[in-house]
Parts: sequence; C-alpha cells; structure tokens
Amino acid sequence: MDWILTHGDTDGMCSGAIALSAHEGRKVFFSHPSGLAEDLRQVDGDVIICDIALSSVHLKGVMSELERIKSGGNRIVYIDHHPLPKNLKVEQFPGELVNSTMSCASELTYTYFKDVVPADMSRVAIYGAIGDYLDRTYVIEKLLTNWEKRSLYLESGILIQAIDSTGRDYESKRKIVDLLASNRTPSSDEEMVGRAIAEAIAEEEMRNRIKEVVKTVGRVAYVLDLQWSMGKGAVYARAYGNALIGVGAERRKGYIDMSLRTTSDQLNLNEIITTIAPRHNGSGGGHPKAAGARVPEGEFSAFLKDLDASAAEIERKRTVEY
Ligand SMILES: [Mn+2]
Repeated sequence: MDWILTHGDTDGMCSGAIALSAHEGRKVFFSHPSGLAEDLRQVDGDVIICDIALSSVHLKGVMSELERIKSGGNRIVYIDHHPLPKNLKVEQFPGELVNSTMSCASELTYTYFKDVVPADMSRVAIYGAIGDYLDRTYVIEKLLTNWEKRSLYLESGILIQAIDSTGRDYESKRKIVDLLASNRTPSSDEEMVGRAIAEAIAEEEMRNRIKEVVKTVGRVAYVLDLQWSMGKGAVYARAYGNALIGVGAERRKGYIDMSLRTTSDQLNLNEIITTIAPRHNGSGGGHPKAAGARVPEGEFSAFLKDLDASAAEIERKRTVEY
C-alpha cells in the first residue's frame, strides 16, 4: 500500500490533502517529529511525508526506516519547511527531499504537484499558508490573485478552528483531509462549521481564563493542562503574561508536551529549543517564532528556567551588539 504521512495541524493537513489529490487512494496517516521513526515502520510502499521536521535526536531511526523503504524499491518524497538538522547529510538522503524554510509545507507540496492536481487545489495551499502564518510569500500572494481573498479567509478560518477542535481525533482529521482533497469547501460541511463555531466560542472563554491562570518564570509565561490547543494557549499566555515567550503545555504519559511562541525578531525558538531540550532529556524544535518540545515531567520547571536564561542571554548579547 502507498502512504501519505503528514502533520496533524492545518499546514500539515492541507499538504496531505494536496498530496492525496495527486495520489488518490493513498492511506493518510498523521505523525510528528518524535514519532516519525516508529510510524514509518508500518510503511510498505511508496510514501510522501509532509510538514514533519527531521529532528536531530530521532534522525538515526528515521533514516534507517527510510533506507528500509527505499531498499524495497519504493519511492520516497519528503516535503518539509523546518530547518534541517545539522547532522543530516543531504546527499545521502534516501529519497527526494524538498525543503525550504521560507514557505509553508502546503506551498511546497502544491508547487511540487501543481502539474498533476486540479488548479483549484491552490486554495488549499493558501489555507495551509494562513494556518502557518506564511501567506505573505511570493507564490501564495500570486495564487491569491485568482481568488477572492476575503472569502478564502472565511474558509480558512472555519478550517483552522475546526482542526483545532479535533485534537488527537485522527478519524475526524482524516475526514477533513478527504474533504479538502476532493475540492469541497469547509463551509459546505455542516459538521465542520459546527465544530468551528464551537471552537471559536471556547476560545473566547479560554482567552479570558488564561488571563487568570497564566504563570511566569522571568521572560517566559506558561499555562499547563488547559485541555485546549497548546499553540493558542502559548499565544495568549505570552500576551497576558506580558512575556517574551509563551508556552502552552500539557502533561502526557510522564512527559510535558508543549508549544512555544514568541513575537520577538531577536529570538530563534528553533535554535533555543534544539540546544536546551536535550539538556533536560527532551527533544523539540520548529521555527524561529513557533516551536514545540517534550521533556520529562520532572524537568519541566528546570527547562522553563533554562528557557528564560537563554532568552536573557540572547537579549543581553543583542543589546551589546547594537
Ligand atoms: Mn508547517
């Protein structure tokens, strides 16, 4: 069987939908950087992987699975926009590697498949770009010229809120990917519209609750176990904690999973996280302003202190430089 492995956020799901519209009938499976090696073990055919960072900590396991898939005579296309780990030898990559940190994965996936997917799939690339805050690139702005921008914002708003409401419900996520791949709009699906409105109402309540429960460690503001989108939790924690970095975290099987956000142009969360997470027996990474991490539960408070110290150090250096 042939596969599509993709990330479960809006950008990942839009990438997956574009790949699925290029390869109807493939099995869509959701994965993430620390689970990728394990998830690849079930792959027994061609595979397209979208929007999943190659993490330096898990690189060995991922590469050996990719080698196994390739040696079975199968084709691998790996499309991603996260920075490549320093220990990756690109020339030895066992498949096609499409990578740029300037665009979202949906844009890269659409560009890769544009000759084989219906032209209407360009709006799915735009939804994905909005989902990852990467809609102001040359390609996306050009694609937008053939659409009514304001209407696409409604569609992407419904899509993004509905996806946020799915959490780890992979069956619902798969239905959304199918809908997008078959060129239907989010607004045409009653269940999605219902989910989106309910999520928007929950967000308004949660936003106000975060004002009350946010905690700070120096320049870092965090919320823990809100049972809600960790990314949004991080955004509002930073805003209401009046901090440099926001963290939305939750306890999970002895670990703390978290999303991190900053609005500072001086910080690079990907660099900070890839440096400090391993010091706490954790892993993580992502983008300069949005990243994710996982550390053992007992390390969480030391990790936050380390995060604050790194931010302080960068702030101090930059101040001296200027
Ligand atoms: Mn992405």
